[in-house]
Amino acid sequence: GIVSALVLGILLFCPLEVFDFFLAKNQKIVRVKYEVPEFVPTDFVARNEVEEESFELYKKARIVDNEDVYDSHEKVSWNDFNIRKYINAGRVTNKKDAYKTAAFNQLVSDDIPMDRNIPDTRLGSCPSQEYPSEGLPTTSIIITFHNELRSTLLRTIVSVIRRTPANILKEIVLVDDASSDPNVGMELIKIEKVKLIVNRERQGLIRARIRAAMVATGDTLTFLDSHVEVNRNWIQPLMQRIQQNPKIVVAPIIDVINKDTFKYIGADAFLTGGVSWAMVFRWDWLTQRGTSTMDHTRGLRSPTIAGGLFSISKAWFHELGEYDDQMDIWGGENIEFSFRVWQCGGEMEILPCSRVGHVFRDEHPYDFGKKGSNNVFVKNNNRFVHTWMDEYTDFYYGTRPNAKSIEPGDLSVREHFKEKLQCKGFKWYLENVYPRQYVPERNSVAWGHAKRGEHCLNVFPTKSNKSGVYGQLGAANCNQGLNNPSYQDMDKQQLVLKKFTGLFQQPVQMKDGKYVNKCFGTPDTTPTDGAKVILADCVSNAEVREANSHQRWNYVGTNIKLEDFPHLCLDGSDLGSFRVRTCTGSDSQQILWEMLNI
Ligand code: LR7
Ligand code: MN
Repeated sequence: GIVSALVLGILLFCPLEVFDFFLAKNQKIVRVKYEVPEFVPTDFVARNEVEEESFELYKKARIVDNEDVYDSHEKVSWNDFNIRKYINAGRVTNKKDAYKTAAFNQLVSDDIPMDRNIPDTRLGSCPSQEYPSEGLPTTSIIITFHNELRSTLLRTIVSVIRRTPANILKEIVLVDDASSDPNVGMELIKIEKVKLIVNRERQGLIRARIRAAMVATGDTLTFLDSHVEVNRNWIQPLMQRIQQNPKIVVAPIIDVINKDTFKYIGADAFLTGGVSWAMVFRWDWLTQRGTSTMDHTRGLRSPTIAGGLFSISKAWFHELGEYDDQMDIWGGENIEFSFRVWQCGGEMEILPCSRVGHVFRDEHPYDFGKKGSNNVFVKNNNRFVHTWMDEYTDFYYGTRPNAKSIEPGDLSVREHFKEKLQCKGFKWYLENVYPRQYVPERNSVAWGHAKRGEHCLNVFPTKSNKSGVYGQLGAANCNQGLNNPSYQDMDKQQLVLKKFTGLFQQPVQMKDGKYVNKCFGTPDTTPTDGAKVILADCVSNAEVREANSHQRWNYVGTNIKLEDFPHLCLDGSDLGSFRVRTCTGSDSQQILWEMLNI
């Protein structure tokens, strides 16, 4: 209401002075000058109290109180900073505690120099690229952290300072997201270019990043996780690309820092970001993978980004509506951001000449509060699924039926941006940005797994000379199924579709990357007992009904029979090679479906 508008007005327009005061340990702090930019969507019209409340939360998440921003009068260059003292203050002594704080090996990390050399993992002509020393946009590096290790955090900062040209590196904005030891962040403000925002209450990485963006002053924002090491000339390709196209979001190739040994390993250069229908990020392999034939200086159009490491123009980030401030802790914001960028007129690329190593870990070392991690991810996901996916939400809920029970909350502020930016629909995204995504057909009775006993029906690809034949039907150990984030790459041999038309199909990825449904059937149009069941091109029955008699099935209880040859049942006596055999009702003919209906 009026009061909050006044408060905001005061925050907006009061001339900000620079205050000095002393913090514990006599560290001299300067509160930075902070001006709330005019990106808040003043044209938002709330239609009811719930929407009004959402808008208030939206604004609140974007206001950074001066008292929460720290900088120091006594700046030193990173190598004059007392590294040993800083690291020693948080050491662990026994193996048992090594993984406690961060789920990676602290004993090893603490002893690795902050300025260690890492291998130059760039390929092709990347290492010989020359970048202009002037004229590129400046960037604010944004690093949020919650209970990060001192050594990994400092190594991130030192690598950034050492490997980023000074005229590009405007500042490093740290956000301490309510870590249990406030000194981990506070001690770092002595280092050149480092500023610190302290979240008095845990906000999660999404709101923490929004806060940092509000304070950042660079032409661009570059987000990093708090346990990375940037590689040689990493920033120039990113800045160059944004200079060419201010609406592009660019990410480096994410190299791997081993969580046990901290060895730096170059990552595959032929991956782009994708997403499963469960809305879990995955890597998709490029179909062309020749190191020598590929021009690594070119960006790879990427349907999504992993989320932790990317650059964007500051103006575009705000215009897009930053992040959804109603997403908590961790998860989903990267997919949401990807959909929004593409659907609202931007682009995304991975630039293979830019490399940044990240410590990958298997679990979250931090807690997610009362609701638990799963509820947090699902709510975050549900929010953007509803905002961006139109009728394709069916596929998400089909894959994650339990997600339906969690309310996404009010989405009016997100819808506001969607309308204002005249964003395109999800169908457009699928067709133009992510054509390789397998879109289940709505005329399927169901899709999912079919099982013979403990085993899952599985197609064994055949190198058949006969064109139009893709494999032999059999059964194998079940993959993790559709809950596997990368099922499309690992599980596609086990995905089966059941059609109203009686067809029994599996999608096959063709040379252009797109999926085409192929049909299970016998090789011969007049099958006999013992004929193999293969996956082959579907025969159309538009003219003659008998044309696809060998591919049309009837589902009778737990048996699958050929509709026109009802004495022949799908039979899995031989796991490696299913056949049609006289129906006997034996176990080998029992096929159970584990399916996800849509
Ligand atoms: O409450 C929190 N507050 C925080 O500030 C929880 C976390 N954080 C910080 C944390 O200290 C870290 O610096 O946020 C950063 C990311 O958290 P991680 O390292 O636990 O996340 P991750 O590496 O497992 O997760 C990836 O997906 C996330 C989804 O929300 C974010 O987008 C991460 O930035 C992202 N990381 C990467 O993309 C690095 C490459 C991983 C891959 C693939
Ligand atoms: Mn991380």
